[in-house]
Amino acid sequence: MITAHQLRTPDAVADAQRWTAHNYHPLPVVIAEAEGVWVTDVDGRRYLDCLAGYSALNFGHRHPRLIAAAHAQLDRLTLTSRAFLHDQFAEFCRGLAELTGKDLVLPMNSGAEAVETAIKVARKWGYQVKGVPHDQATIVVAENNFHGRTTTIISFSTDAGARDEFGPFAPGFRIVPYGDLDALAAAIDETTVGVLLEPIQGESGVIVPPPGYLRGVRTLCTAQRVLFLADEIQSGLGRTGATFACDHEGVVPDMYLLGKALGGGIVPVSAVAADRDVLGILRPGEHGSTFGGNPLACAVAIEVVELLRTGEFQRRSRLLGDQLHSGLRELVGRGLVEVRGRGLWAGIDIDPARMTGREACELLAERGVLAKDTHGSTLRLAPPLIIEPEELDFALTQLAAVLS
Ligand code: IF1
Repeated sequence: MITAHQLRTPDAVADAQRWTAHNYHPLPVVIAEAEGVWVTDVDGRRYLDCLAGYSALNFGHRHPRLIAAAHAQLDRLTLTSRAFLHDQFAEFCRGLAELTGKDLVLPMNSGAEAVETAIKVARKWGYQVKGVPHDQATIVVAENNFHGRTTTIISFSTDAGARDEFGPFAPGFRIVPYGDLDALAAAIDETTVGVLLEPIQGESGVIVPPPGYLRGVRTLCTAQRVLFLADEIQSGLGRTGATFACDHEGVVPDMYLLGKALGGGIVPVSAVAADRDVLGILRPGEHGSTFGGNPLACAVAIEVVELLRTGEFQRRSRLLGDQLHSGLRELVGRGLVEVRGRGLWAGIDIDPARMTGREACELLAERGVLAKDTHGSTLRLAPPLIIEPEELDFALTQLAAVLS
């Protein structure tokens, strides 16, 4: 006999399957509500969320201060377009500029839009300031990068699944091995306007570059008058135990690309932050978006910046990240082959002889833990930064059980 509850998940899965394009293969978990690090599915089952919206939920589900900011703004003003100003706009831009230590901020919506903005600004800066011949600008990127899904961005992807059959592709990008400073130096010439990198590569499995790599990139970019464009969309805003992943090496990029957690897990908010000599090259009408910097987005993001100002979340990520990584290291040789990452962010390679990443995620879900595989047998773990030590222990216990 099928009870009303049992009917719910399969029905919801079937409905989604029927009415949407199959551009994802989600786990059969139909979430109905969430708070903090816990989500509840339509059948009342609870799960500890160790994906956190791919690091868009750094402050947990429905953080009270972020929800309150959204509610207050919903009752006042939600959209003006950039044709006009609104009373949250300057406060957001100033707050993020101060957090990044930059002069100016350009707000957008998705991470990909922030990356596209960075590419356009770097090219225009190259033509106007560096004197690169028009339409000859090149930008150096890393193998196994992930910067979004637009046709320009996948033009420089090395992931066949993200790129194949979406051509023709945009020119002007050079691809070098991640972590290899000699290859990077060899790829820079008089046409190069930017180096676009994730300070830690997310999708490719939370790949931390060799110590000194980011400092080397900074030195090279300064010497060659090339903009260091740091994609901190996933690695930033507390995830790695610092405000930005670049902070761990004391590196300041020419441009921060931000997104995901900037919207507090409530609204899509992204932005680029850079000094006036870079972002100041844009003139009215040259770039924008309908929703970029809208009042609701700014109201939430102002509160996100406030949450990050004290350093509490960065400290939590560092301390609990130590607990996460020491717990994971104990599983190496007991089902795990390798563990990588920093702060509350880990990429774990499961012994492929035991199971695939997908199978591991399905078994974890049965035990009340949500995670997502990237490729093959690699899982990324990125719980909200508000997770408690005992909740982290619960997740590690379930992982150990799945691997045993
Ligand atoms: C999907 C991946 C993660 C990002 C970095 C820019 C963007 C992303 C470093 C673009 C977005 C998301 C996209 C989402 C799944 C997720 C993802 F698996 F795709 F690669 F996190 F690792 N830079 N990453 O990680 O931001 O436009 O999505 O707001 O497309 O499946 P976006």
